[in-house]
Amino acid sequence: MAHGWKNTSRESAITPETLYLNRRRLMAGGAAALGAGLVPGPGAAGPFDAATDPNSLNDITTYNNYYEFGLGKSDPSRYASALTTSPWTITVDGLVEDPGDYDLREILNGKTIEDRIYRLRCVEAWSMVIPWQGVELRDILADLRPLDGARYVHFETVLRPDEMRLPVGVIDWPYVESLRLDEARHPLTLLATGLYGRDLPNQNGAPIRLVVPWKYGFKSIKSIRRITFSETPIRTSWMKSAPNEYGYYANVNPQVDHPRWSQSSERVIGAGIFGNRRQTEMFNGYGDEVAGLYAGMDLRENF
Ligand SMILES: Nc1nc2c(c(=O)[nH]1)N[C@H]1C(S)=C(S)[C@@H](COP(=O)(O)O)O[C@H]1N2
Ligand SMILES: [Mo]
Repeated sequence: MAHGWKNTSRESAITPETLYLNRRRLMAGGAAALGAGLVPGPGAAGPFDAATDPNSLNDITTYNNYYEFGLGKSDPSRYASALTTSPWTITVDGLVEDPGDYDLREILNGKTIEDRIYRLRCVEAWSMVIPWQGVELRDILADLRPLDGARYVHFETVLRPDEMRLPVGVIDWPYVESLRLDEARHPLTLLATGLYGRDLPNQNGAPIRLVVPWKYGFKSIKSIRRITFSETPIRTSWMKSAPNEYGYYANVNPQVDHPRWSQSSERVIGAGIFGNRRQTEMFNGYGDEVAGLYAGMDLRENF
């Protein structure tokens, strides 16, 4: 599938998600017929595909957290269109072979854009299933060549006072996040450039955002403008904002409640007027793939 990094999508506005899913089903069927060990289609469980059908494009693009554009769930879909996403430069610095400013096109040049259907579990105890397109972060990191001493990678969201609302009092702007380098290199960790076969909508973090499906949604930082390699972790935005509520790892864990609410179950967005709850799974259901990253660690202590 042709996929541009900037807003060049030509897909029909008429039930685009249905077209997208039908195409994927055909592709998955074709792959199975050829006996290729490829990603299973929607509805089939697999590490790269959440076990249920994706949420609608409307759910995914109108119920958002992007606090730079306001704290309400519908604020990002109203205000994030003001963000200029092209051209886009990412500053790479810290413990890295070739620090500097890179054009996003340069960074993505020659990279395989993959389909990944992941469940996004917000720390606020709701979830939705999103069909992303993007590149594995490890492919980008390999090109940037962190130095031997690097053990962590930090990310910063663009800060544009002219284009953002930047509400005062919750987050100390710019929004920052961080991963241990082995978490960053895990094949599930994605830099998303699109969803539903179209370029990433601004409210979802255009032109490029992190997706770490086994961690609470706030780790999946949007509109990345800086990548920094370091020997040490940082205090992330939510750790600074409420250190007793948010930890560095923030792995989805139904056994560790938020101080103000239970994390044992989650509200499924778009499940109809009766609503629908599902039991929250350890590591958001990705434990077979990622539990090894935390072998020997106390996940209550290291929340
Ligand atoms: N820069 C930035 N990134 C962010 C946020 C934010 O407010 N600012 N919110 C986070 C939270 S809490 C969640 S749940 C996800 C939501 O992603 P979505 O709106 O694409 O579903 O984005 C995360 N990334
Ligand atoms: Mo979230």
